Amino acid sequence: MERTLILVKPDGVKRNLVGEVLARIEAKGYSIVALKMLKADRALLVRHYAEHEGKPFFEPLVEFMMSGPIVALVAEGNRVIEGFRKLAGTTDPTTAEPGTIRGDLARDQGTKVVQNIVHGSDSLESSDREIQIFFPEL
Ligand code: IDP
Ligand code: MG
Repeated sequence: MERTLILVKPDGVKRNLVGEVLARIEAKGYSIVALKMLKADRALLVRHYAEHEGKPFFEPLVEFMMSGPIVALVAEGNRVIEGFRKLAGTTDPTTAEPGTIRGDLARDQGTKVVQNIVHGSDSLESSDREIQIFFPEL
């Protein structure tokens, strides 16, 4: 069965939206198979966001992701990678479709990094790699 790595980012945790995000994942019909809250350190985030190293928003992104606790989870189901990316909406919350997590719950905060509540793996290759980073025991 396909799996994806989902993060509720520090903005989502601070705004008490963990339950809202989990509810949308479960209501869609995906199963949560692992879940934990953690404070990510720099090394873990540099690994997780390796593809973005060198981009102008990389440092702000790492700082933002270290700014408070996050919730990491693995969701499972047929086509869950694609399905959760649809639930999350596009990266920019201003233009993310209403009905999506980012479209409904986030907006432009005028920060160097886009704060958009959630992360979701974008491919099978990414989900394998990211699940290994956050849940090496799986
Ligand atoms: P995704 O989270 O929708 O997959 P990515 O392109 O993988 O988007 O970027 C990772 C994260 O970096 C985004 O969720 C967002 O928080 C931030 N980000 C991406 N592009 C930009 C940008 O152009 N400016 C500021 N922050 C960005
Ligand atoms: Mg991405």
